[in-house]
Formats: sequence, C-alpha cells, structure tokens
Amino acid sequence: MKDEILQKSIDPTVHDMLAVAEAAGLETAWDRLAKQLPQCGFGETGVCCRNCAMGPCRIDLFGEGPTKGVCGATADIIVARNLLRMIAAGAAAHSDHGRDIAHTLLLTAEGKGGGYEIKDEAKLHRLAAEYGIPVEGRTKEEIAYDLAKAAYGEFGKQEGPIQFTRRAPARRVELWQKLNIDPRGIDREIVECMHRTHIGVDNDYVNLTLHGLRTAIGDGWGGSMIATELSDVLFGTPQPLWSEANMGVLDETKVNIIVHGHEPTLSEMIVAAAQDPELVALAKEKGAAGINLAGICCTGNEVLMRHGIPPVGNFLQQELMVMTGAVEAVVVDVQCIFPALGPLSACYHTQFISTSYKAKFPGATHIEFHEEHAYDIAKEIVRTAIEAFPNRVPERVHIPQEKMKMMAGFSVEAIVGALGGTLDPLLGTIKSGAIKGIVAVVGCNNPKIQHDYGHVNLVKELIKHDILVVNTGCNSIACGKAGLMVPEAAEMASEGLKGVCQALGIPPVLHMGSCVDISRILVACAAIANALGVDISDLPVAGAAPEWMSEKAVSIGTYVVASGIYTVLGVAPPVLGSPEVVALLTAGAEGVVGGKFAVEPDPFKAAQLIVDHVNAKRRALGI
Ligand code: SF4
Ligand code: MSK
Repeated sequence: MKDEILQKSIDPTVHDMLAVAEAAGLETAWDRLAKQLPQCGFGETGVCCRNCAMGPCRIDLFGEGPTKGVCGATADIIVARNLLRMIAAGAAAHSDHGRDIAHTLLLTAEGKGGGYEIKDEAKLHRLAAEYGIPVEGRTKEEIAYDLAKAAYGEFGKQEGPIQFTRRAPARRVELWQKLNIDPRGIDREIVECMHRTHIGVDNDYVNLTLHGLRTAIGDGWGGSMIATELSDVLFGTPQPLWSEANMGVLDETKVNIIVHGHEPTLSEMIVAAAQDPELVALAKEKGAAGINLAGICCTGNEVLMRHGIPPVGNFLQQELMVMTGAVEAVVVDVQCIFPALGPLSACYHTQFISTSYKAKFPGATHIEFHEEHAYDIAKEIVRTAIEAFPNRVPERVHIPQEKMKMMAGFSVEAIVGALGGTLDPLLGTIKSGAIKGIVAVVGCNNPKIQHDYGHVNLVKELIKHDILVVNTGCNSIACGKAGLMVPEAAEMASEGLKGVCQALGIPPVLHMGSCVDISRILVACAAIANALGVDISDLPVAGAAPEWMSEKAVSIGTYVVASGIYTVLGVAPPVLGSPEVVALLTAGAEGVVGGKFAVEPDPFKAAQLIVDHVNAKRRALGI
C-alpha cells in the first residue's frame, strides 16, 4: 500500500477503498483538499470579512497591508463576528433538528403521524412534569400535544427561560443570569447573532463572544436537548445493545441501503420498511437475499442506538461506501452530506435519494419526506433501492471485509439503570479514584487530520489513565471500528477503570448517541454536580473534539465551555488572527464561566492536558 494512502487514515477499509478510488480515477475529499492547498491564510485565521459591500476586507497580520476594514473593523472585531456567525449556524442546525422532532411529536399527538407512536410514556410523563403539564387522567396523546406545543414555544420565546436550562445546577444558572447569558429563546439568540454581526452593530469582541455563549447555551440546553428528549419519547430511550461497525457490514448478497444525515424521523420508518414482508419479497424477486440497512454519521447513530443498525463508517467514509459498488441507495436527510455524492453515485448504480425540502443536491433523486405519510414514503424509498439492485455491476463490487463488534445505546437512563437506579456507585468510584474523571470525546472527521487517528489515540490514552470516556457522533463510530466499545476493551484501560468495567460488564468507552445527544452528557454532568453539591465547573470532567470540522461543533464546544467544562480541540478554529479573542477563549473564559478552550492536534499531548486538568479538579475537590 502506498505511503500516501496510509497517511490519510488509520482505518484499513479506508486504505483499501482509497486504492479502489485511485484505480478508478475517482476523487475524494482528500484529493479536493489537496487541490485547495495552500488554503487562504485570511480565511484560516478568521480575518476576512464580507459582511457588507464595501468589502470584502481582510487584515494583513504580517506585512504592510491593511490593519482595518473599510468601516474601521479591526482583526479582533472581524474574528469575533465571524466566530459568532459560526455559532449561529451551528446552533441553528441543531435547533432546527429539535424543532422538526417537536413537529413530529405534535403530528403524532394529533393522530396525523403517518405511523409514529409514543414509545416511551414514562419519559413523556417525566418531561411533562418538568413543564408543569398535567398528566392525571389524560391520554398520552393529550400530554404529548401539550409537550410538543411547549417545546415549540421554546424556539420563538422572547423572554425565557428555556425550561431545560433549569436542569443545570442552580449556581450555574445564577452565573448565566449574572453574566446576562441565560438564553431568552432559541431562535431569538440566533437572530441576534445575525443582527449584531451586521455592519455597524456590535463591535466589541468581548460582548460579541458573550452573546456567542448565550446562543450556544440555547443550543445545548435548548434545541439539542429538545431533539434528544422528544426523540426518546417518540422512538424510545436507548438501551445498551450490540451491533457491528465498518464497511464489512455491507452484504454482497443483499440490497444495501445506507441512511445518512442527522434526523431520526425518516430513518425510523426506513428501519420498519426494510422489514416489510412485501418489500423483502420484492428484494428476493430481484435476485437479492434480502435487505441490509446500515447507517453513517448521526442518522446512523440514531438507528444504531435504538435498533442496532450497524454503522458503515463515519463522516470521511461517505464517498468510499458508494465506491464499494454494492450500495443500492444512500438516503439522506440533513447535515454533513457531501454534495459530491451526486456525481459520484452517477458513476455507479447507486440511488442518491434526498428527502428534505431543506436539503436538495445536484444529481439526487428527490423523494420528499412528510411525516404524515412517513411509512408510505419510507416504503417508496426502499422500493427504489430494490429496483436498483439488478443494475449492480458484480465486477465493480469491492467490499472491505473489516468490521468490529460494538456496544451502543448508553443513554443517561440506561447508565443509571445499569448502576442499580442511582448514580451513587459512579460517584463512589470517582471519589475512590477508580475512575479519575469522565471525558466526552465527540465530533467529526476532518481530512486535515489523519482519519480516526485523533479520535482513537486520544480515547486510548484517556482510558489508560482511569478516565471513563463517553462519546457521540463520528467519534463513536471511530471508536466502535477500533474495538474500543466492547467490554473486552477494558483490558486496554488502567486498573481502576478496568475493574469498574469488568464489574458492570460495560466498555470503557460508552456510546451516548448522535451530535444532539451531547445534551445527554450535559444532563449527566448536571446530575453528578448536583449529587456532589458543586457546579459543573468543579467536576473532574472535560470535553474534546479531535477532528471537528462543522459549525455545529463550534456551537457545541462553546456551550460545553459555557457550562464550565474544559474543552480541547484538535483543529484550530478560525480565530488565530486575533490574539485578544484567542486569549479570551483559551484563558479569560475560565475566570468568567469556569471552562475554557485549548487547541492541541497531537492526541497524546491532548490526553496529557486533559489528565492534568482532571487531576487538578480532583485536588480542588479534595478527592
Ligand atoms: Fe469590510 Fe467592515 Fe464591510 Fe466587513 S463590515 S466587509 S470589515 S467594511
Ligand atoms: S455527523 S457534525 S461529521 S460528528 Fe453528527 Fe459526524 Fe460531525 Fe457530522
């Protein structure tokens, strides 16, 4: 294998498929990144502004060029404004996802759900209690109607508070109120980002950044949390289950359908439609042995944690899975979907099926999804995939064989359940030092970093230091593929963590879901802080996103820091053009919200930073 290919990923299936791509003359994200190099230094450092037609303007950081935009904006102002717009986009993406789930719950409550039903009534009742919605003598549909309306209300609220923010420890909420960053309404904060960054509005980098924190809190403790909680009500709260991960989950004998994107709504129905006897019979009629469903990115995580549907890979494998020549359909909803899939699918028999009116793609077949007819549309999509099966070209089929067993579905409820109904045993292991801390490792792949290298090495290092890792998103899939999400992986952990995992029969790395499910981690942190009578910022916890790339990740990192948690990024955000903004994010923030950012691309050094942080927090707590 060429060194150049080996350098791109640590995953053998990727090596295998990159060789296929090269032989076929097909390009990938890695090739396109190479063609972009060197990338624009102004963009990379965040000092390019095109917020008005006097620009575009850029700041020359090193030479004799301009130090201000036409309006007089400095590097600090431009960088902070650009950062705020990234947070707004990320918060909007997560929150619109949450809104869609609220919409589905509302339709279901009204009996217009197209096949959906309320699966977790106990959770429905718990959430109703939080919102003060009466439950006595009412049907689940009546309660769900009020809950969906209340959740809807959180988006357009003008005066707050967003109900789920009150899950944070009281002293955290008081701090947000004191700093005037307690979000008033999810959409309101996002709109205000756009207003503030319009020419001639907010030109104070501290004030801009504080509003970024407020907007991001509205994402993590608002839009994302609504997405998670209402998804559980509708589709069931995840419980630990077994699956397998990586390209070897594709089945040469069957119709392979891959669900991709983020929202669980359609994919839930695809799971059901793929088992429909009529469609299974049709698949057989077309010469296939059956229908094989797999997932990628966070739609993949959603169906993984609730149904055990195997992930075929993570973000950077989306083109490679098509190149196996064995995929009949890639069914996409929203977010993280390469437009490159359109022209690529046209080189194969693969049906690239877009389903959201918000997300159309060149070269895609658009089968629009409407919740009211969910099951019928899911059947049409599965049928379209089956019809493509006879067009498969056997000589072009190349499926890497590697796959790995993994466990998934560790919701907070499942973790508490595994501990016997209370967090006490976990607190005991933290106090005794058997578990030194808990670290969330999340986020994407980015071709600027060797694929999965950051994820897998950081996690391996952390568990060697008695740190329990929880993960979501593409980190979960990376760790699943690397064999870190099985109970036997406890052998790779240090003695304390190993003992805890073996006693409970759990992996040292726990899958908590999709990107919006980072809200589950916030809930867990709040519960632990409350149990110890401290704030989240006092806990021996940290966050990390070793290979992040999306604006959603910027919002996530920001709400994690605003919640008081130290967060290490493997890729520098575009802020380096302003030493003032960098100092605020990596140092000053700690004195304000108790959390801060660090940037460290080397996963081994990043792990050391986190271990030092966890130990310092333990000392401060006197444990
Ligand atoms: Fe240039 Fe200012 Fe307009 Fe930005 S807002 S493009 S810095 S003039
Ligand atoms: S899918 S946001 S690449 S984690 Fe959530 Fe993966 Fe990042 Fe998309």
